[in-house]
Amino acid sequence: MTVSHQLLRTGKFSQDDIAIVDPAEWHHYQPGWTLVGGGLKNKEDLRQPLTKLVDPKLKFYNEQVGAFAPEENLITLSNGDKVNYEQLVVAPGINVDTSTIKGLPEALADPKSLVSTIFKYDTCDKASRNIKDFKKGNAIFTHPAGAIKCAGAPQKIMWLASDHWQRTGSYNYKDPSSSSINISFATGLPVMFGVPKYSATLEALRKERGIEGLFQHDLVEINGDTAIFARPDGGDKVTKRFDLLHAVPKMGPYPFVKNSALADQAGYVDVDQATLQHKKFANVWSAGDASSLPTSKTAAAVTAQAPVLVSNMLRSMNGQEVETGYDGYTSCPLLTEYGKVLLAEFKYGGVPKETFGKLFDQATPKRAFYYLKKDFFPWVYQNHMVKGRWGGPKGFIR
Ligand code: UQ1
Repeated sequence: MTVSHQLLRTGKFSQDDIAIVDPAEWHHYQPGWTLVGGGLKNKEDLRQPLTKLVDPKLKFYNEQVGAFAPEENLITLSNGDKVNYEQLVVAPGINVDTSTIKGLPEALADPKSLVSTIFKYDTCDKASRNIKDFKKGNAIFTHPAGAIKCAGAPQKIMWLASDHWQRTGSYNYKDPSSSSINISFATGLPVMFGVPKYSATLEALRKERGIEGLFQHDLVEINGDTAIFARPDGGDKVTKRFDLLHAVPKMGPYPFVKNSALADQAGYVDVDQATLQHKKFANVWSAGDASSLPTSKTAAAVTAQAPVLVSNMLRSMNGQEVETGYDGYTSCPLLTEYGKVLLAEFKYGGVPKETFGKLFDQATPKRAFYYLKKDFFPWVYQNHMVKGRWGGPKGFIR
């Protein structure tokens, strides 16, 4: 959405020169689903009909892509129609596949179960109800091994839940063993977060709140009230009994991307990490979660990727050399409690690149960042980013 509208806004394209192919009925502001899980937003307020957002100057195919044929410069839609192109941008996102965890689809669908996930529209509000209703027992929050979008979200919902239970008296940070609730964070990773600077703060917070850290624990199965974890470091499977479970499914490229000539070994669109141009097909580009860009998959990353992609596509169409404009910028506004956010911002290599770093230590959770996350980002995304008018840390773009 942001790339197509940025292209349109250059004024270099006429009616129907640019087409969007997207099967969705709704365009969701997914970063807001954490806020829904925390009881701070209604999920209906975070989506808009896609037809309403697509500029009338764009041709809109409300269809799924069937297959890519980059040698012939065409795509086939799932209805069989063929669409030719001169330039192609591949940005369908990443597949959040609940069936990657055995028993998860059934547990999510059961309205009485205390199993939920904020990674799906259908269950992000169930997460909020489960957290509110929960008064005693074992609460487990999981984070899978492997690439996911918004790598902070699996713990954001835990920080909010622990804060809620602390405020309502079911949990006591100072003396967790006397609390009626036990909290565990079971992550497929060896650390709390991939960037050492922020991981240190989050690890200290975990200990301060008396939350058990189960590292290298990758949820693979739910069986009744038992969660079964594989050990990426090679150990035997571990089983844990739970009363409340917040599960995060594994994610991966959609099959129509993975099984195409555009994919790299891992199944993502194989683009240069600085120019966003495809490594083999010079008229193919990618941004966002479907791309091979080795950075954390977030909407904030797209704010920095889109202008580079747009500029390089125009340069390429004019016969100019493409420029190495993207440095891996991404961000994760990590809710650590009601009223505070740690604003992680970094580039390739996990090197911090902080917008407000001169003013604040961004590893310290702040109230101002909470309002950015809760009010400003949802507003600016839904009103400006989808229209190609928001450049993230660079502010509004013309
Ligand atoms: C951002 O632009 C954005 O998009 C609307 C987010 O939403 C998901 C973000 O989380 C962040 C961090 C940005 C970056 C913008 C600034 C001002 C740091």
